Amino acid sequence: MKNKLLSIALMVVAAITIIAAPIVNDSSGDDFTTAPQTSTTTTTTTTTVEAATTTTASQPSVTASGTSEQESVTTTLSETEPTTTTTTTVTTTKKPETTTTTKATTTTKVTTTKKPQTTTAKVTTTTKATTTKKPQTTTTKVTTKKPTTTTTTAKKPIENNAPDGTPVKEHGQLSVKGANIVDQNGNKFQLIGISTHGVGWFPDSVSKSAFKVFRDDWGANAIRLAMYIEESWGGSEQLYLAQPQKNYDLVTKGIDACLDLGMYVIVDWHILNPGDPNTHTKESKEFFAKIAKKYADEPNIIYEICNEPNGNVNWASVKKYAEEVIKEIRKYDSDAIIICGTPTWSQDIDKAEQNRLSDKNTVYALHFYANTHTDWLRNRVQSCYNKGLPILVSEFGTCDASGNTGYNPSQTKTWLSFLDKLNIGYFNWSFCNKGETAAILKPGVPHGDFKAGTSQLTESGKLIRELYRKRAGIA
Ligand code: IDC
Repeated sequence: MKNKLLSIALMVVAAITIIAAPIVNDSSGDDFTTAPQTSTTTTTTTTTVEAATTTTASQPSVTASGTSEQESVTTTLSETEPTTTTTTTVTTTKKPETTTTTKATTTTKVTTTKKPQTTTAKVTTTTKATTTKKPQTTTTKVTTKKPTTTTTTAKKPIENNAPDGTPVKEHGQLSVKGANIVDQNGNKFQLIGISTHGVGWFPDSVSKSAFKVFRDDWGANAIRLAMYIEESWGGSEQLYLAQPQKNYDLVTKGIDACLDLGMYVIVDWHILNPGDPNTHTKESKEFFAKIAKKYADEPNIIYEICNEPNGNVNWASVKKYAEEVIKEIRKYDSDAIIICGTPTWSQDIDKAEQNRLSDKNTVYALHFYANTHTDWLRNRVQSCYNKGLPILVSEFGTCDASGNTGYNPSQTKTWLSFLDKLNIGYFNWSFCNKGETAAILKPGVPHGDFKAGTSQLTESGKLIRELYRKRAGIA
C-alpha cells in the first residue's frame, strides 16, 4: 500500500506542470493563502484509490472522522524560477488488522503564477482506513480551529487553612447528606450561629472582635451577614441596591473576619422587600458571582440566596430564581452549601419538599419567631425532615415575628431542643443594639466593643448565650 500510494502521488506530481505561484502556508499547515496579485492558473487534481470518494477542492481536503489509522505521503515541491526541487516525505503508521472498509483519497493542489519569487506546491495523499461496518462515503473537511476553551467548575483545594482549634479547622468543608449537613468526615454537623442585623444600617456590627466573643464565649461556630438589599419603610439609601460597593465591602470584611476566626459564614441576600426574589435576579447573580469568585476555595463560605420570599410569590417562582443564581454560583464554587429561602417568610418548606432543587448541596430555609410560630411549624419541620429534606434555620427570634414584643423563652427552648434532636442548625436574630426585643445588645452598646459576659446583653441575648453555652459544653 505504501509503495502504491507513493507511486501514485509521484505520478500525479509528475503529471502536473508547475509554472509558479506564491503560496503561503499558514502556521497550522492545513490552510493555504494564495497571494492574489500574481496568480494566473490553478490546477487541482484528485485521485481516488480503492473505491472511495472523489473530492474536488480548492482547499486541501482533510479526512478526519472515523479515522483509526493513517498512512500519508506528502510531497513538497519548492521552486526558485524555474528549477524544481522535490522533497518527498513519507510517514507511515501501523494499519489496523481488522479493516473492513478502506478509503483512500488523494488530493493534489497546485497553484501557479508566471513570475514567482518562490514556488511551493504541496501534494498530500491521505489514506483513511475505516473499521466501521458500513462503508462511509463521505469525507469530512476539517477547518483548522484553535481548541475551544471549556469552562470548568472550580474545585476546592483539599487543604483547610483555618487556624488550629477553630470550628472550620475541625469540620472543614460541609456538604449535604440526606436531611443533614455533614462535616468533612461525614459526621452530622449543626451550624450554630448569630445573625447580624442589616450590615448597611449597622456597619460597626461587622466586627472581628465581636465575632470572636460569639465563638469563644457563646460557643457559636458561625456568623450570618444579613445584607438587606432595600426596604419599603425607609433606610434604603444605606442598603445594597443604593450602595452596592459599601455593602459588598462590609460583607467581605465580615467574611475575612470569619476566615481569620475559623468560623463558618453565611452571606445573606436579605430580601424582605421586595418579597419576590425574581425582581433583582440580575443584581443577585452579579453579587454572588463576585463573592464566589473570591471565596470559592474557602470551606467557611455559605451562600443564602434569598432570605424570605413573601407576598404574592409561589415556590415555582422562587425555584426559578434559585436555579439561575445557583447556576451562577456553581460556575466558581462547585460544592459550598447554598441556602434557599421558601415562600411565606421561609415557612413553606413543605412546598419545596414536593418539588426540590436538583443541586445536591442546597438546603432549605425555615425561619421561626418563637411567640408566633409554634407546634404547627415544628410539625412541618418534622414531616419534611422525615422525607429527607435538608433544612437550616438560618434565622430565628425569641419573640414576635415583628422582632419586637412577645419575648417567649419557653417556646424558644422548646424549638432549640427540638432542632438539636434533628441536628438542624440555627442562627439567632440579631446582633444589634437597636431598641427591639430580638436585639442581643442593650441600646447604646457599641457593637465593636462587645465583650464576653452578660452585662451588655438584653433578656433575649442572655437567654441565647445561656442556651448556646450549654449546648457547646461551656461551663
Ligand atoms: C426586622 C428588624 C427590624 C426592621 C425590620 C424591617 O428586626 O429592626 O425594622 O426587620 O426591616 C424577619 C426578617 C427580618 C426582620 C425580622 C423581625 O428576616 O429582616 O427584621 N423578621 O421582624 N422575618 C421574620 C421576622
